[in-house]
Amino acid sequence: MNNKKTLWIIIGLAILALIIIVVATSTGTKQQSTTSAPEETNVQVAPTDLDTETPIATPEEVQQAQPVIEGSSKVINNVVVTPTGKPVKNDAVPGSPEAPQETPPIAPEALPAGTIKLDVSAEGFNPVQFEVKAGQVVTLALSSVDNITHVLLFDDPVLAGVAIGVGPNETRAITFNAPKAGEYGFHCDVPGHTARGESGKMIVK
Ligand SMILES: [Cu+2]
Repeated sequence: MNNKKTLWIIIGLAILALIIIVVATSTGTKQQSTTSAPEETNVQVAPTDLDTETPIATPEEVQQAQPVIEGSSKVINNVVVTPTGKPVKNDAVPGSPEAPQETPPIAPEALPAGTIKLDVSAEGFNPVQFEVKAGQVVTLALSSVDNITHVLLFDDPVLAGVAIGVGPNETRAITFNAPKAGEYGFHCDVPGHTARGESGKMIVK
């Protein structure tokens, strides 16, 4: 009688242990699936208030880093950097060493995945607006699709250095960290082009 009782206690404990293991395992799986967010929400961002005078990498590290596109600024720890390793200044004079670097002409099919591609023609920009996250590394490509030169400039001086000029039927790109949240208009700076509708908007969330 006593032996039978002990046996039942052991069986009971074994079942209890099994339940604990099953619950623990399923909770663990749940935790894992919530931390690995879906890819579209898993965009890497950098702080939008980085000190552009403090290098975050050595010139050697910058040299060794792979560019997003041949000729673009390098990206280190989600920060777009100058050749000397300082965060680029989005408000610098376009084309200066402190500004994000515009690529040479590139074949549109060679643009990396995730590139935001804008076409521009006398009809305007297409798409006319796009959305990014604050601090996100943005690679923006501009294609002239009407055999005319176009120049994309942002309206806000904080993005004065983010400029793309394309010759007839050319595509070029630029990589920069998105600024803080807000709406940033852009336009084509070739005389007469804004007036005929070449303008658009970048929405930073
Ligand atoms: Cu234009």
